[in-house]
Amino acid sequence: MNINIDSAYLQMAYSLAEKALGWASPNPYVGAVIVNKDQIVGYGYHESPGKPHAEAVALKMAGKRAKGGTAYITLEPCVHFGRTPPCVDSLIFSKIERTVISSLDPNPIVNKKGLKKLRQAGINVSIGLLESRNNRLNEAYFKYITQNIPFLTAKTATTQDGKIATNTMSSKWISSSSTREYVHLLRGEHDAILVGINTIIRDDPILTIRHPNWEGKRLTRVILDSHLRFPLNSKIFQTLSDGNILIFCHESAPDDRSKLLEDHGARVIRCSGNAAGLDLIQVLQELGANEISSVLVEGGSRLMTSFLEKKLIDKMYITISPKLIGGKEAPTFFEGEGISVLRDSLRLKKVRSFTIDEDIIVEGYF
Ligand code: AOF
Ligand code: ZN
Repeated sequence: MNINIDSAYLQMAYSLAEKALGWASPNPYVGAVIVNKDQIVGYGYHESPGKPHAEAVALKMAGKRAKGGTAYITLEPCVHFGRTPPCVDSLIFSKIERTVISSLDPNPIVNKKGLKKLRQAGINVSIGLLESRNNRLNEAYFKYITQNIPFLTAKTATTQDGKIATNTMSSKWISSSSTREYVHLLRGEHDAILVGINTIIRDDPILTIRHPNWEGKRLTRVILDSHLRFPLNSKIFQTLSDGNILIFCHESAPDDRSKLLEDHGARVIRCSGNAAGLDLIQVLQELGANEISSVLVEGGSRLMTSFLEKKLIDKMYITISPKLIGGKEAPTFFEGEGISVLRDSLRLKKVRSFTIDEDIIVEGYF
């Protein structure tokens, strides 16, 4: 066993896993490499639900050459019959002698059981190498599979003085075209995009992914619209083939409106709420129940403030453009009452920043 060699093969498995970025949900991104006598005899990754798991692809390629070999796998192999048969059985059947696994699978039906079964079969198991890479790659899956609600990433575009629009609500465009293209890349990594009804009424957006990397990808468009003010002539209804439209409204919203919206191709889900808005936890639970594991929350101010005040956002991208707008009436993305004491500020962690053209992109976690 040589840790450098192990880590090189595991990195290869990660590169394979990343090929499924944006496509595997609600399943995790998993890659596997099978090595026998210093030769790679099989490799693969899990493409999407219903397709074979990473280990199954790699073992199939390896065939008899898997016998006596080492399997490098980014996630603990499964033990259950789900959409596909258990990977642990396939590893045992193929007579793999050693496994190098990066992370445990937090899925309660698999967690630690995969390792146990491998060890019981006499297979050598090492666990934990490059684990932090999985914590990042599968951050959405890890939350979704343990909490049954999606991982929420908020994205907002501001000026250098923190404004998201002018005092006349004009916001096209604050960020550069390259930054906007980057946002389309981000959209592709998510299952759904979420906005408030004010954004629909004001901007009439179609909320699709327009990026060559994501051709054919359907993105669920989620709109929070308590009173079903959704205009029936919204452009989004012309893009039903690009993804479902899910409208969340209050229990008391008019039936005739929900019927009309459903006739236009949207799905309307009712939930409880009060004057301040819908019960966001209920919205998230409903999204989780619909196998939506990651959501990009794209504003505006009211919606972003509600999510931030309730501390529901997991990760943020703030793009900052070199413009100054000024004006008390020009909105920022976090309004409401505001924080009185600095010690109570919401704090981003693991902050990373980079530039695109002259824009600064800040990424951080709560
Ligand atoms: C593995 N290798 O490549 C993946 C695993 O939808 P199913 O039936 O395919 O099962 C999904 C669950 O299987 C998922 O929640 C996770 O626990 C595990 N995914 N396991 O051994 C893989 N994708
Ligand atoms: Zn499996």
